[in-house]
Amino acid sequence: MKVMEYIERKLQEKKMHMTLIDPAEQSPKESANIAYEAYLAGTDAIMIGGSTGLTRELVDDTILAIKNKTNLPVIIFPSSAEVISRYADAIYFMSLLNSNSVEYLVRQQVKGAPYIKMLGLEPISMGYLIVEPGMTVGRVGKAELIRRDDLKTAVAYALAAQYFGMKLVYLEAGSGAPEPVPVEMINAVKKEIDIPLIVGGGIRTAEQARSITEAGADIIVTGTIVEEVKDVKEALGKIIKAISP
Ligand code: 1GP
Repeated sequence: MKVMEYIERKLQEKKMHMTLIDPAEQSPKESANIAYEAYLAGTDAIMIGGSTGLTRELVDDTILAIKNKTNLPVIIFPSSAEVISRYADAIYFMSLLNSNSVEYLVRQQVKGAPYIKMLGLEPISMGYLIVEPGMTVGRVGKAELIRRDDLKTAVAYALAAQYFGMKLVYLEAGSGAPEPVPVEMINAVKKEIDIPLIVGGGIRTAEQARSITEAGADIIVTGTIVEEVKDVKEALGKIIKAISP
């Protein structure tokens, strides 16, 4: 089954959780252990990405190690065309729509497209929107950040993503953000679009996860938490239970 089909089927039944693993933060073996714990906690997919310090070799080794330990779909969440791996199941073919740099809007995608074709990777088209504070990805991606109270702009970008034919919209506060994307913004965006909404950045508690999905997020992504806690299964278990009781 294609990964997008897997996502669509799951979303008919429940809200989804995806675990973001940054291969630059630990060894491939440790990344695989995190993925396994996340699988035990009930996560639905593993996303592989990070803004800095990634090489293709490290991404390849990390995905191979993860694939040895779980059958979960592995989706590349690319920061550039350099991190495309043949071992993944799919790649978010994403445009940072509120970037001021043509590099992140389309040029990296043009670099990566022939390689994706050659590897036979499944591209999943996604509009990626960075909301304040944006953190590292906001800086690296030269984003003109969407203000936290600017619901109109968030809705307009999300609609533009849908009208471009993108399959998903991702509202990102930035990895490690002190607060996630405001629930008012999630609610406003969800009301206007017909494609699934992903929300990530700064989600640390079960309460936050619940209010974000209640506001309309279809998929939530957590990353930092799996690097910070000792018991990944327990921490993610609480979050996952809160969104799909
Ligand atoms: C980053 O949205 C993801 O792209 C995850 O953010 O690391 O804050 O969970 P956290």
